[in-house]
Amino acid sequence: MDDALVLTRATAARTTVPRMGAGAVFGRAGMYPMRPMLEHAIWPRSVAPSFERDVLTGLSQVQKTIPSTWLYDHRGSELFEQITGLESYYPTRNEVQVLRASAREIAQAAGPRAIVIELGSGSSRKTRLLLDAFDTPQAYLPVDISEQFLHESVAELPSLYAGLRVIPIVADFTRIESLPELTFLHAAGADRGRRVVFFPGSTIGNFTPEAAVALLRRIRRWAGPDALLIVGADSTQDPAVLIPAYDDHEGITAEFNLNLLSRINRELMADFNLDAFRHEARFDAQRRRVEMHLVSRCAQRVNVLRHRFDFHAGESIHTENSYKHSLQRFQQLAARAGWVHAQRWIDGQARFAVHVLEPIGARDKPWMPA
Ligand code: AVJ
Repeated sequence: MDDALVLTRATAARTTVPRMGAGAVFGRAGMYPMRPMLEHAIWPRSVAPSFERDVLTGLSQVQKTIPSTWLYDHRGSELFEQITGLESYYPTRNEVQVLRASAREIAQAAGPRAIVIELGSGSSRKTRLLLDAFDTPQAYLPVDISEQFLHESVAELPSLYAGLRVIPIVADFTRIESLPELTFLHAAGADRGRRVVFFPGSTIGNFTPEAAVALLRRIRRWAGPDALLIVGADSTQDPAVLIPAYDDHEGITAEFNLNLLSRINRELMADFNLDAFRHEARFDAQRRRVEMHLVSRCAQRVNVLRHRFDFHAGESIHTENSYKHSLQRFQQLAARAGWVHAQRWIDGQARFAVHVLEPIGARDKPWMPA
């Protein structure tokens, strides 16, 4: 049963996109572009070197901090998958409900032959709700930082969607300035479907408002004037709901957070004692964000590579922010980045919104390739 409801439809979704020569399927469904030359264009997007830098600089700050991107090694991605199935972790459940209820209308806005780009694709499970509803989508470009997890997750997609090109991109999506894969698709004869950027899961909440605006601006630049941007954003403000969601009884979120220390131990020759730290979730009502911390249970010294870091009892490493933007705040944030609402949906509990955005002014301009 679906009790998702439409809160607003700011403007009617555009349903037709001028295009040239439709229906030119240029290859069988396949995971990779056909020519090996293209693989080279995809694989050099390494992000490995900055883990060391981020950890060393982050642990040197007064408030020790490590960017949340690094939570997602293979084990971290698996643990996050487990979190999404927890009773107390409502965001995934509520977002899926909204996507189920809105997929048809989103598909109409996307039009036929869409090129779907997903940022932080993880298990790619929500994407299927869209791909199922879309009219013959022609390509799916999942972007994720966890290489092995990405490949495992998309392995079966080509067999499920005939004619769909699946092009996994291993990258930190915050660093994307352009997507050569899109140019390659066109060079390889892709027809002009709409570029649909799918950014679900409230991942946008991991960024400070300023960083979120910068990211949404950059997306607008590389996605082009014809893009459709679908963003899932959690707007829950009730600490009684938020805290159990980020500090579950089963301890999965604690394991997810502490896994970061195992990763540092393994990849950066460190000696964190996992028993000497505990997981903590805090809600900062003023900043409207949930914070995850790893709190030192005692005074201790930790070595990472050749560097030493001292902790006093109770001192923490800040490992994640999860901003909970109200609908209005999100709308303002998107507008600052040059995006305007086409549609907006919210679940029956009014917790989780799916925002469908278009570049400001795009509607008035004749469509042209980016
Ligand atoms: C995947 C970043 C959206 O912030 O809710 C879940 C990550 N952290 N539990 C979130 C997360 C702790 C999640 N995002």
